[in-house]
Amino acid sequence: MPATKFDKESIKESIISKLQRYNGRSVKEASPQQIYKAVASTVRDQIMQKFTVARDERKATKSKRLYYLSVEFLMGRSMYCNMLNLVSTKEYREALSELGISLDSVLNEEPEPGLGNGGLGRLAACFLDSLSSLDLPAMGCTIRYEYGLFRQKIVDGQQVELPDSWLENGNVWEIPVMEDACEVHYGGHVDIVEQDGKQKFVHRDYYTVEAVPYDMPIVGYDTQTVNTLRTWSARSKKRIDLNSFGQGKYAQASEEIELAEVISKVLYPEDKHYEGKMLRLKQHYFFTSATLQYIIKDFKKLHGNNFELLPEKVCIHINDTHPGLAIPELMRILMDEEGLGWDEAAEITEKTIAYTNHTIMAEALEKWPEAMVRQQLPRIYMILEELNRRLCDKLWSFFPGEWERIGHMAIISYGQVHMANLCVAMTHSTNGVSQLHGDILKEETFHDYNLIMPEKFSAITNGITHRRWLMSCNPELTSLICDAIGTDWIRQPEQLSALRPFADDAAFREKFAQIKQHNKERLVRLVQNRQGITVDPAFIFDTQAKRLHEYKRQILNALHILVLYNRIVTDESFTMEPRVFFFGAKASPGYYRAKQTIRLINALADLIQKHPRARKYLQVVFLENYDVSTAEVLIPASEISEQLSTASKEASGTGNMKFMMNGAVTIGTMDGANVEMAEQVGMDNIYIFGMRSDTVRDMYRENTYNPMTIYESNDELRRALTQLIDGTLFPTNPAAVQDLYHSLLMGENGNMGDPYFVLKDFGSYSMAQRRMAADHKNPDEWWKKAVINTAMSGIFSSDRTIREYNERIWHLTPLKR
Ligand code: 26W
Repeated sequence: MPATKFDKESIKESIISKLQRYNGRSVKEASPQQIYKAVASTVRDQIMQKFTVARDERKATKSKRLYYLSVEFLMGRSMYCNMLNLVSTKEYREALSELGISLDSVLNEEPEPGLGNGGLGRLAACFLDSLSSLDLPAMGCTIRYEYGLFRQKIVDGQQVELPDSWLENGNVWEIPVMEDACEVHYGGHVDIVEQDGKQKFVHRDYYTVEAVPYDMPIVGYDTQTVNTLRTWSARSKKRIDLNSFGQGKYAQASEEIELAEVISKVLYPEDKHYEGKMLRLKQHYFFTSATLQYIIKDFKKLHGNNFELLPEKVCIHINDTHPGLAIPELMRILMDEEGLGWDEAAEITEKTIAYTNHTIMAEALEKWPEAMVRQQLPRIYMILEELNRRLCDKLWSFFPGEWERIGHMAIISYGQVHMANLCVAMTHSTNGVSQLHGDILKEETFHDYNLIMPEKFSAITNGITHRRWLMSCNPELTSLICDAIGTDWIRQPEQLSALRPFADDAAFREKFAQIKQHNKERLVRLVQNRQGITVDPAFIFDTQAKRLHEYKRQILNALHILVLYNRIVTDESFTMEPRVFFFGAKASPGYYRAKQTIRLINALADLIQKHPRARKYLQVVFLENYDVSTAEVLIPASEISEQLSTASKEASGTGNMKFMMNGAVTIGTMDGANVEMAEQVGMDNIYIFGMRSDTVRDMYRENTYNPMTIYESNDELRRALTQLIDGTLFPTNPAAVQDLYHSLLMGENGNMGDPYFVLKDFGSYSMAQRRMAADHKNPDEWWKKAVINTAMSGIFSSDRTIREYNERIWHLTPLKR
């Protein structure tokens, strides 16, 4: 079959014909959703042509394939990025315009798949884009949540959560693959039986959930490679049978169906705070088991039963510990289903699986109650027990008699299964997501493991796809860059550094600033339309957008704004360059202090708005429902990027890189990837403040920090803190954020007050803000900094990250172009 062309005329024809065939409508009569679907499925047709070629190529060459397992993939919308990667944006734009349709309005019809909380899930999505663009064979594997991360509404200044039913109108990009459906088993018990003189483990009386895969194509930029994101959906094996229906037992039958299907119903909205909920355990096992079964099935098709070859042909990467049950599951399949012995299975498993850690926050480390694992996954539990027994024997030889140390390193101890220990002990690679984070893993989190297996540890700094986070979201800047330095940087993003000399070119800076202004105007329109808030595009745009968490210290930003407000209202002669502070942040529904912080920010916005002189200089905007699509408008419009985490706590951060790439100047701590951003741009082009990571860690150890001494000595800060509870911010309910206030001053249960050093870093933050405000008054100097930030951001492309992973861990061969 000759490949169809996707020139302007064929695109038009395809859209018209699809509307005709599926909706019986002409372009003029069709609804926006119908038009969206017709356009999207035209794009999909174009992708599918490549898809079959790529699939055949992988099968023919029997290439090694990566399986990237992640409980979250925060994909964002697909249509525009797909057009971009097909190098067809011009054709689609023209075709649509000739049909009298605006591309932008079509793009806005696409529901955003929010199958992730934040950094970890968005990283997985960036990785898929880079893998395809670098022609590396890969499959992303996750859960097809019926409900993604909740939609956030702000009602009376407070967060309200609404369900995100993103699948309501169907998903154009996915294809069900019924032939790969499989069963996942829970509960029951394991019998040990003798067969041919060998012990066999037979799982009985389990209940079954069917896993049905849906594949989404992932196109690379200007390449033949199309990888897939496979999302698993849970289905009951039980169909409503007419018998039980007739006997009036249909309630019972449908209860059983619901029990199975609840597994892929909803994404857990907690990021960082981990709770040992049974449904979450079932979710994790559900998609890991289904994925592992598929991996082995595909491997056998290509390579037969030669499982020694597995590490050469397959790599399994687990994105944090959530898919860590891949370890015992692979062992189970190799031993119980394929008949391998323990040692062989263990060796293959270790060689095949690699692990990335994404946080050192103790409360995020995944632990499961031993009894729950035993009951829900009895065979997996047996394997974990045996792994633990052998591991502890080995640890004993390194640390004889050191029970506490061994308990700390064990897979099972103190009644819990420790997923991080399982992952470090049983995979061949553990890596951190920035250089600093990698060091902390070795020095602290996995200190003892690093003593006995140092070769396993490495750090590969995170990255972001410059296709979505520059080319797609900032097309004007993209053209300016191409006019200046050509297009090589698109394939070799480090070459963006060729832009650096243009920082000294006044005409270039002028254009750069103009583009920022256009992007600011675009954001102003969005804020006006969505929230009815008027913003003056002449203000400086200053943004902090990320999940709401105490360690990210949105409160530091808010207190500083309050101090600025006080300066304005108490001193008639005080002036400053007008600035609008944007916040975008969702709080986990059960995280009380995070929700109070949202309340505080909204109260601050009101307070300022009500003061006639303050509002000339200051504005606070809390952007509702911060998601990928909002980020794509917000980030290109921002001039200042706030990266305020307590040093050592943010493993990497990836938002920081997105702002940098779009020419925002960062004010931040020496944390995560900020450290490497500072290295790239130099200290003159970033505003670094606050305690360094080793000081923070010393302070935790010493446990002598007392925020009250700062409270007593810093008058401006004390006044702002007092305003949290004296009725200034909440006239009718002064106690609204009292708990937050107390957490900053007083410790509880033996813990110290202000555990994230907000007061401690406030002075330094405030000084950095002063320096920044002073520098901003000189436009030549400011825009020079901005250009340098974009120019030096190439190293933070996820293409660089993926190349490093591939060189050090995966060793995949690129498919032929
Ligand atoms: C079980 C609850 C839970 C859910 C998610 C615990 C932990 C997580 C993730 C590990 C949290 C996360 O998203 N971590 C972020 O990962 C990014 C990508 O590496 C980093 O850039 C961020 O610094 C890190 O916070």
